[in-house]
Amino acid sequence: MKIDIIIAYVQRYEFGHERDFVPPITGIHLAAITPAEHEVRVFHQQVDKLDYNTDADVIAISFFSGFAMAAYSLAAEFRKRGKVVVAGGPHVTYCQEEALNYFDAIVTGEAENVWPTLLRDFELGQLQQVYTGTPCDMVNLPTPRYDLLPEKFFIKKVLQATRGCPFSCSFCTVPSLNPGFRLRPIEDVIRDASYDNFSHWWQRKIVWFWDDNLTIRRPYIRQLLNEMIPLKKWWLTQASMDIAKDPELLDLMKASGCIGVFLGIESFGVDSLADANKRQNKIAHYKVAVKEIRKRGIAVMAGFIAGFDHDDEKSIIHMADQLMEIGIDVPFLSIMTPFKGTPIYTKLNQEGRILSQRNWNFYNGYNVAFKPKKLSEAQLLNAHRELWKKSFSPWYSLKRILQGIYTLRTGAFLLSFFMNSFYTYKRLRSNYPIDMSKRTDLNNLVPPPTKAESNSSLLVVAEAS
Ligand code: B12
Ligand code: SF4
Repeated sequence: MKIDIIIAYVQRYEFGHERDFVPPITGIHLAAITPAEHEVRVFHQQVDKLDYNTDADVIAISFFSGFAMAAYSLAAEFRKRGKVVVAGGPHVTYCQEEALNYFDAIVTGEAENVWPTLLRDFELGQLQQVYTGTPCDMVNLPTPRYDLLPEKFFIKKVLQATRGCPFSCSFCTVPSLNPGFRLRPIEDVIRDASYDNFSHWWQRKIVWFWDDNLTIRRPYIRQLLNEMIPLKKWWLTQASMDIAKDPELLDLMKASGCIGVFLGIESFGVDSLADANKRQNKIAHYKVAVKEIRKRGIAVMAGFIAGFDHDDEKSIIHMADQLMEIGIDVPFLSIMTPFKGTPIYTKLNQEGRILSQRNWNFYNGYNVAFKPKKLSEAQLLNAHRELWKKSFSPWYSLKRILQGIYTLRTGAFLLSFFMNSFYTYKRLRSNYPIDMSKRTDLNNLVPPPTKAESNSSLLVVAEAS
């Protein structure tokens, strides 16, 4: 049987990306866990031209909420051509009834235990509508199909060692999407990190862990990093700020080739941190924490969110200066988004603050999908855009690059240089995050549901621009 796996995408910047750095792991992982008798192709809508007249028997689509409009539109196109279309991923997991309007079958949660069953049922002509995935034990997972990645992605070796996170931040679906904290056997991770069949040296050298929170289980991470030392790789991951209080771990991270850590700092406001339920972050500790990590030559990437109930225009824009003060190398700036499956969604929904007339395009991390407390929707969007523009102004980016010259190790410096230049280039050519209320072309993507009446108010096409 032939299967086309598609990772759906809706552009998030006015003119799209100038360069596509790192691919999702989802498509190449799904391809790897597909029983060997099937023929699989993987397409990333972000970079690939899609083949609507494919001879595939099954089209399998994966997407985040922010890309649901594209996914539904693709499903409609393929079904028009008589294809069977199935889907999975975080959006489908939390919006099952809505998704069933567009797909022949869906997989909720993790797919490892049900994907082969779905394919077998299809072959037998017994496809069910919903396959409920259960948390997988992470044992014997195959190497992702790196060979199926398009050349356009700069870095290719993405992998996962763990799933889940013990924290419960109010805006995050991870605790319910990937419950518990599960670990892959270290020899499997080392096998994948050692995969070197890539054309370019940097693709062989760089290992990017797409884990939720890699460093949580200390005995595990210590053993993993000790075994990574001989590989002589450069690696990056997400982690919690508590690593900064563990000098031994930081030394080991350095020794094993860590070049970048992404920290979810989220906010500089005590009350906003409480809104985020980010108990593990202590504002007074930020500067020291960043310094401790950078002391090892490791670049600190950090995520910041605008739009918590205690945020106002001033506090949001001020983050551009605050993140410089604490020495962040590469900032990632989002707008608070109430994803289903999160405590923040439940709260805002109860308070009647979800903007039901705003469609899923507004869930791309750069738009406002709820009624903020201290601001209007437009004020929150504008404050975020000011924060974004100020943070990626040539002067601030240059300062961040310069601060790395003598302090960061080579790979970390290159990371800071490329990422800051990439965003500043966007800034200079006014390639800003898209204001979805102004993009009818993107908002009119989805035709009406094909199977049944849609029961989701969130599918109403966006407000007129
Ligand atoms: C790695 C990661 C990223 C990476 C890579 C992005 C990417 N496109 O893959 C980066 C850092 C770039 C990123 C960015 C963003 N991310 Co992110 N990210 C993750 C993270 C930590 C891991 C995802 C992952 O790779 N898991 C490993 C793979 C193997 O698992 P998986 O994708 O879940 O797929 C499994 C199942 O879902 C299922 N499945 C998935 N698809 C399909 C399809 C079919 C047909 C089938 C059968 C099964 C199936 O099978 C797989 C195996 O079990 C998750 C958290 C999480 N635990 O999911 C957040 C997460 C997916 N991200 C999220 C968000 C919101 C974003 C951003 C919008 C954030 C922002 N403000 O900008 C951006 C979007 C950028 C973009 N261009 O895509 C949300 C999505 C919530 C939602 N409801 O949509 C999550 C869940 C975190 C959260 N806040 O709750 N992210
Ligand atoms: S620490 Fe990160 S992964 Fe864990 S719950 Fe919070 S935001 Fe989600």
